[in-house]
Amino acid sequence: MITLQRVTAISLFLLPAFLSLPSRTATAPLPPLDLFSNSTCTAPPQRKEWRTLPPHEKQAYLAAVLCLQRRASTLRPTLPGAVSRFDDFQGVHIQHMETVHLNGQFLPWHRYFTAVYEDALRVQCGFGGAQPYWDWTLDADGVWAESPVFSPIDGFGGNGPYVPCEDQPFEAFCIPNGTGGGCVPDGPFRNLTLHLGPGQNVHRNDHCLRRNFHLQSIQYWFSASEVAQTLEEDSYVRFWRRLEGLFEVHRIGLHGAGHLGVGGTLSDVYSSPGDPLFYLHHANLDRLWWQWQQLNPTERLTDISGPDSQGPTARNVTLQYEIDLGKLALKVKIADVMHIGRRALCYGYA
Ligand SMILES: *[C@@H]1O[C@H](CO)[C@@H](O)[C@H](O)[C@H]1NC(C)=O
Ligand SMILES: *[C@@H]1O[C@H](CO)[C@@H](O)[C@H](O)[C@H]1NC(C)=O
Ligand SMILES: *[C@@H]1O[C@H](CO)[C@@H](O)[C@H](O)[C@H]1NC(C)=O
Ligand SMILES: *[C@@H]1O[C@H](CO)[C@@H](O)[C@H](O)[C@H]1NC(C)=O
Ligand SMILES: [Cu+2]
Repeated sequence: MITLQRVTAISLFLLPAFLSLPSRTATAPLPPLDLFSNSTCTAPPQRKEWRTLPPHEKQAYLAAVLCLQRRASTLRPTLPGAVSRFDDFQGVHIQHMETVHLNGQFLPWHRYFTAVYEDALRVQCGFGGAQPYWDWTLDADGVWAESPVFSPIDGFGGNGPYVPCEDQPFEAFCIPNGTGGGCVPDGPFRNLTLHLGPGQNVHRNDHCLRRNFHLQSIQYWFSASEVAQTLEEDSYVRFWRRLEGLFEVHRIGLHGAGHLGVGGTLSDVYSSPGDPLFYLHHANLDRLWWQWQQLNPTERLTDISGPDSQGPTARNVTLQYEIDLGKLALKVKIADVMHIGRRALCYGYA
């Protein structure tokens, strides 16, 4: 992603300025979630595109996310600033960002992360549905801001008011030429208070959820032809590299375009899960990976590769490589997450 080095460099000097505030409530750490032991999957719930959900299912999902934002954090020992269970997920993404992006475990890691989030919505907040996804191609030709996902009534609220980068509190995290930049003004996450971030900060630092729509990324990247060409790649490495944006001429890709197209918190490479849309965006990427796998299941349900890190000592990941969500959930092998609709990954895509 184009902003990686810039954000990394800047957040390093911002960090010491953040003070850790006292905790509001004490919570004992939970043991890491064990999703896979003894799990069976008989009738996998279907993940659906946001706009196809009937209103009561949209409300149920939004209510479950708001609930997760009220549940107490259980990861305070390693995430001092976390207040809510929602923050725990954001914090784990912050801590693992550098080891799970721009490399082979990118798609498996985010598949597992999204499934653990979906499980938390169910187990901790009584959510009875499936994690929805957002097919952004449906919005690329129309008026982006009028997408049903940005609805203030039964969506995630819309763009922030225009605030130039130089007037934003975290200017370093602002991508120039956006159309917004301010706090989300409407919908269920209106003026939502985030506690972690921006960047790598895991100490208490209350600030609002921001959006900063960047329309220039959208029409090019979210075209039917870009999706079709991504699905035509013939190996996992090529598919993942195109999707995450690692080809020389494809530096943004479908993954980056979702983050940048919404902008604000979602374009912060570390803290992006502070925007609840993170999980709909990543569910859609997961859906594309699954579609790609299904085009040639014999080979692609075991096709995994790509470097495990950026340095010269990088090795290719294999099916035995362990996916690490820190204290959020037990480590699993990539082999455990290659096939959705089985065991703990009990979901499909409609
Ligand atoms: C899995 O099942 C075994 C045998 O029934 C049981 O001993 C074990 O506690 C179970 N583990 C979990 C995490 O439920
Ligand atoms: C941002 O806008 C300025 C002026 O309109 C333009 O010169 C520049 O190329 C734009 N940058 C990007 C990244 O689009
Ligand atoms: C947003 O939240 C901040 C801090 O809680 C508060 O000062 C501000 O008035 C709120 N703004 C709106 C528009 O609700
Ligand atoms: C990783 O796999 C690629 C093929 O996908 C191969 O060209 C490369 O040499 C491998 N790298 C290592 C360090 O094994
Ligand atoms: Cu990520």
